[in-house]
Order: sequence, then C-alpha cells, then structure tokens
Amino acid sequence: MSIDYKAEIERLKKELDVTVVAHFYQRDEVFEMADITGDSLELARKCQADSNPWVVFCGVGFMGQSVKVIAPHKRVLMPKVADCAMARMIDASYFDDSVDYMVERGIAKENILPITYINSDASVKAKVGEMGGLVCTSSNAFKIIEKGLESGKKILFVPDRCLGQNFANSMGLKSCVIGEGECDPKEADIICFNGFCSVHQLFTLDDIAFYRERYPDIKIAVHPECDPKIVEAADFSGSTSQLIKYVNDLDPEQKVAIGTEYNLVNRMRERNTYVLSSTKPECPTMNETTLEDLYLTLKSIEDGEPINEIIVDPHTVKYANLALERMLAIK
Ligand code: CIZ
Ligand code: SF4
Repeated sequence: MSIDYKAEIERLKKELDVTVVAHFYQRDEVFEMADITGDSLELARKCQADSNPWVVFCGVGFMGQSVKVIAPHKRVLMPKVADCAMARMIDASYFDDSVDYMVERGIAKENILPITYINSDASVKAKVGEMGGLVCTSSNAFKIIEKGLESGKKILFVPDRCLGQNFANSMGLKSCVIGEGECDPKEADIICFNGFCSVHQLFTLDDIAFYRERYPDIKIAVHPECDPKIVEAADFSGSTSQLIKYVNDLDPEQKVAIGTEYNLVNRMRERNTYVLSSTKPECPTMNETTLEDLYLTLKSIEDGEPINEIIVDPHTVKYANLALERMLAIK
C-alpha cells in the first residue's frame, strides 16, 4: 500500500519536537507542510527564536547551514542537501583571491570591508566574519551596505555581482566587477565578485518589451538578482517578501509580470500575475525537495537514525556566526 505522505508528515510533526521550515521557492506541496515559511532573513530570525531542538529545513544548503551557525545547539536536517548554484561559485580560496586582487591594486587589507550575500557557504561567511564583515540578504542589503559605508572602507561584495551592482546603482555609488572590463578598486565604492544566479538571468529586456507592448499599463516587478539593465527597466525591484507585499498592495485588477522563481510567482496566481519569461524560471535545486524526502527525513528522527544532518566545524561556526549576528543586530 502506498504511503499517505501528507498524513504521515502531520503525524510525525505532532509526535516529534521538530519545526519544519520552507523557503518561498519550494514546491507548493512541501511549502504547505511547513510551520515556518519566509525569505532567508525571516527564516533565520524565526528559527533562532523557535524552541524546538530539531529543524527540518526545506531549502538549499546555505540556509540550513545558517540556522546551524546561529543556533549551533539545534539539530538541523535537510530533506535534500541541494546547493544554490550561485553559492557554489565562490569558496574560501576565491574569496582570498578577491581580497588579494584589491590589495594588489593598492587597497590595504584593513581598508576592505567584505559583505557576503547570505547565498554563500558558511566557509565564505567565516572569512567575511574574520575580516570584520557581515552578511546581507536581498531584503536588507540597502541597510547593510549603508552601515558598511559608515566604516569609510571599500566594500568587497560577494558572490552576486547583480545584487552588488543593483544596490550600488540605487544608492548612487560606483561599482565594478572583478574580471569584467576595467575594475579599479580605487575608482569604485563597491567591488563585486563575478557570481550570479542562473535562474534570475533568464529575464530579458525582450520579455519586458513583450509585456509592455501587450499590456501598456502592466507593472514589472523583479528580484535584485536580475541583471542591472532588467532592474533599471522594471517598475519595482525587491526580495521575495518585498515582491509579495508589492503585489498584494496593488489594485487586484492591476496586471503585474514578475521576475523571480516560478513556485513563488505561481502561488500568487489569484492576483493578476504573469511570469516574466517564456522559459519556466525554476530553480533546479530548490525544486529537488519532494514530499517523500520530507517524510523520510522526519521518519529518520523517529527511527533514531537522522539523515542529512548539517554539520559545520566549530571554527567556521565561530566566525560565520560573527558575520550573521552583525547582520541580525541591524534592525
Ligand atoms: O533571501 C532569500 O530568501 C532569497 C534567496 C531570495 C529572497 O529575495 O528572498
Ligand atoms: Fe540560488 Fe538562484 Fe536558486 Fe536562489 S534561485 S537558490 S540564488 S540558484
């Protein structure tokens, strides 16, 4: 007889001291099973405040790691340890190379303030923490960069070049990307690592032109992981939570084409929404987690043989924690 995964997940959640967490980009059937949902900043804050000793995190690797780093006493399991493609573009040695790049071009190491987008491995966050830097997410990047600028240092922004450039543009700052044209750290305020999200690169100026031509009054709302020329041509740019709020605050008749991951856009179908792409913008790794995976992970706790546990070494926890806590301290 086949297993009723939903019923079994509900039973296990009642019987175990566990909190099920899901990011907005998760499949609907997984998302609906979660006790806590949100963007990565909301999830980090809510997990920190939650009292259950077990966390089952439906998302991508860096998110589960971040919970482990800010709450090391918790046991964190991930139904699929699937990594964000952008986070995989940088490791600790690429981070060091980026610092060297700036030092070789005349910026002393103590005059560099690194900021890492939360979409990065704990080892990169630890490097950032050790240098006195901090983490940001797409919902608080403006505030974090503003805070960073108060130090008077040059900002090294990793790994998302789009996020770095978009926030530099919105703040009237100069940015450049290491490895892309002339990038002289002396001439820029924000020096970006050359990483990106392949899902958010799917949205093009042609897509925007297509919708504007067809529906002249349509609004275009995109995520800041999109290319700067897309953000510039859009009516609104914001993190997942900010996109949801923007759409919900519009007149229900207002058409809006959205440039972010498909599962989130699809969940807003009751509004007058369109997917800003002719290609389904699915994040492959976010979509890996299934209801069966969630069930098997919860069952493994019940059976006393937990699977896919997130382990972060103590040195990494110590310094990555500094970078994350510096962010969480900024309200
Ligand atoms: O911060 C997050 O959760 C991500 C990956 C996107 C967003 O804008 O919320
Ligand atoms: Fe990473 Fe892009 Fe997927 Fe977000 S949508 S988890 S940035 S690959």
